[in-house]
Amino acid sequence: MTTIVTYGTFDLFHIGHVKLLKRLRALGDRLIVGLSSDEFNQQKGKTTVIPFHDRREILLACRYVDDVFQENCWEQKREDLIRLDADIFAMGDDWVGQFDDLQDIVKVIYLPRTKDVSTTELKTVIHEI
Ligand code: C2G
Repeated sequence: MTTIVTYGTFDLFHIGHVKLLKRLRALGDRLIVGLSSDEFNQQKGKTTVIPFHDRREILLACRYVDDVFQENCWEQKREDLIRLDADIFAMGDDWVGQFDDLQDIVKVIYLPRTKDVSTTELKTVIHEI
């Protein structure tokens, strides 16, 4: 059983998120997502449009996601990955190198982001409508 873990906000769920989760799920048998809480997003300097519980339900409705847990801080990853017995930790490549310190416990990979779509861009478009 190959377990992949990733983290994110997944606000205004879009095709970039879907394509990442699809690629991640194809790497193994189980994909688990650490979903940023609304409070943690404030720390990240982001204001979420969709509240945590709705973002969680949307992710669980995605065919590529097997489970979701809450991400409350930057520092919880090592403990999460051990608890979940993760084999792979993966993020989009806007994070390349940021989590290489976890390579002693998991395989760390960064996949190319999907171009021309982001939550930030969607927020801008929505404001212009
Ligand atoms: N992503 C992508 N392509 C896009 C947009 C996002 O592949 N066009 C990926 C990002 O690289 C990330 C994941 O989708 O791996 C989730 O993106 P965000 O919701 O923006 O998450 P982020 O704010 O990067 O939070 O501790 C890690 C953080 O929680 C990551």
